Amino acid sequence: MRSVMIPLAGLLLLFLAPGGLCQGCAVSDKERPLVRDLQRKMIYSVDPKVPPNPSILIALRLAQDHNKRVEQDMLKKLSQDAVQRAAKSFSSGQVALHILAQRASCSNPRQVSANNSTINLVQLLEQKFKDELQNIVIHGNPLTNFYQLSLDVLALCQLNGRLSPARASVLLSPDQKKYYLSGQFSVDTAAVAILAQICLQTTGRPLPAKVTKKLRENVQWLVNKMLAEKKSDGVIGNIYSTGWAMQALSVSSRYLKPGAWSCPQTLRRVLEELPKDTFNNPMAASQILPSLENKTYLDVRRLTCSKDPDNLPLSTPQPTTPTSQPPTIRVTYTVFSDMNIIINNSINVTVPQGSVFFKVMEVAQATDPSKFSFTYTVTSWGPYITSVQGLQADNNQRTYWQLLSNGTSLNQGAGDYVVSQGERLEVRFSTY
Ligand code: B12
Repeated sequence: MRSVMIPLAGLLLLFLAPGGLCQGCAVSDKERPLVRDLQRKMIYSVDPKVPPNPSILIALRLAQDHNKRVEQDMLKKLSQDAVQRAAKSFSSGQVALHILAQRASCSNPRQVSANNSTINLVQLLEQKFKDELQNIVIHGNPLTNFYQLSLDVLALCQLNGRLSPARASVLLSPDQKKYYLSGQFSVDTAAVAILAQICLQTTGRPLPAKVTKKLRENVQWLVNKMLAEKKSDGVIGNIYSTGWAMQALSVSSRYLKPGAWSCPQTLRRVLEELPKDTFNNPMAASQILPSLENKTYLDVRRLTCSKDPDNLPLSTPQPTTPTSQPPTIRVTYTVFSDMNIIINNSINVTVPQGSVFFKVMEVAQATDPSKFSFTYTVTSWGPYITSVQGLQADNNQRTYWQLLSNGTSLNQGAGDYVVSQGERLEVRFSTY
C-alpha cells in the first residue's frame, strides 16, 4: 500500500505545483537546443565594460540546464556591484532584481558580501520602496515607474521583507496613470503587478478578507486588460512583453475563463521567433527564457541549488569573419519637438546596410552637431536616449525621446533597431 501511495502523492504534488508540468506548456526535447542556444547567447553577451545584469542570472537559474562556473562567476560580479553601488546609485527595481538573482542562486540577499564589505539588500529595498511611496505623495509619480514598484513588491514578498499587503493592494490598484505608457496599456507592467499580487496571496500568512478581495479584484482587472492585448497569433502586447505575459497568465488560471488563452499557441509563436534575431538583445532573451521553461519569477523562492546538473558546456564563439564592405543605404532622420521648445530638423544620412538607428544618430551628429547632438545612458536594454539638441527627458514631467519609423513608434531601442533603405526615422520629444 505504502509503495503505491508515495508515487501517487508525488504525482498529485506535480499537478498542484504552480507552473508545474500539468499545463503542457514547456518546450519539447526537440526544441531544447533552441533554449540552450538562447542561454549561450546570454552568457556570451556578458561585457566586462557594462555592469553585470541580474535579469540574466535569474533567467539562467530558472532554466533546466546549467553551467555552474558561469553562474557562480556572475553571482560574484553581481555581489561586487551591489556592495559598491546599490545604496547610492541603484533604482528600487534594480535592487529588487539583485535580490531575486541572489535568492535564485541560493545566496542570502540580506547578507551580500564582496571586497570585505557586506550589504543587506532587503533592508535597502525597504528603504528605496519607502522613498518611491513618498515621491508619489509629493509629486504624484513614483521615482521610477509602476513596473519597478511591482518588482519591488514581488521581491519583498518573496523574501519576507517589511511590506504591508493592504498598502500594496492599494498601490497596485487599477489606474490609467499606473498601467499606461504613452497612451498604451503596458502589458509588461501589468504582468509584473500580477506576479507580485499572486505572491502576496500565496505566502501562507493570513490576510484580512478585505485585502484578499482587493488583491483578487486587481488581478482580475489586470488579467482582463492583458487578454484584451492578445493578438490572433498568440502574441500578448508585443513580442517583447509576451514572455512576461506568459508568466503572469500561467499563475492566474483561476482568473481565466476556459479557452481565454492558449499557452501552447503563444509558446509556438515565440518559438518561431527564436531562430531569428528577435531576442538577440540579452535583456530580451532573459525576459523570454523563463516562459520557455514553463517557469515564473515566483519559482525563484522555490529554487534549490544542490541538485542542479552542470550540463551546459560552452563552445568558444566563432569569430565573425569580416565581410567585404557592405553597400550603403540612405535614410532621412528628423528631430522633432512641439513641447517646451519647438524643434523640427531633418537630414539625409548615408550609412552601411545593416546599421542600427544609433549609427544614423551618430552620423547626423557628426555632420551637424548644432542640430543633431544627443546624449544617452547605458541601461540593461542598451543605449537609452536622454537628450537631443540639448532638450533633456525628465521623469518627473513624464517626458522622453520617442523613436519612430515612418510615423510608427518602434518596439526596439536605438542600439538594436536595424534601419532600411529609404526609411523615415524620427526622434520625437513626447510624454508618457
Ligand atoms: C518604463 C519603461 C519605459 C519608460 C522609461 C522611463 C521611466 N519612467 O521609467 C518610457 C515610457 C520613457 C520608455 C521608453 C522607451 N521604451 Co520602454 N519600457 C519601460 C518598461 C515598462 C520598464 C523599464 C524598467 O523600469 N525596467 C526595470 C529597471 C530596473 O531596469 P533598467 O534597465 O534600469 O530600466 C531603465 C531602462 O530600461 C530604460 N528604458 C526603458 N525603456 C527602454 C527601452 C530601451 C530600448 C532602452 C535602451 C532603455 C529603456 O528606462 C528604465 C528606467 O530608467 C520596459 C518593460 C520591460 N519588459 O523591460 C519597457 C521596454 C524596455 N521599453 C521598450 C521600448 C521599445 C522603448 C522605446 C524605444 C519606445 C520608443 N519607440 O521610443 C523608448 C526608449 C527610447 C529612448 N529614449 O531611447 C521595450 C524594449 C524592447 C526591445 N527589444 O528593445 C520594452 C521591453 C517594452 C516592450 N515590451 O516593448 N520605456
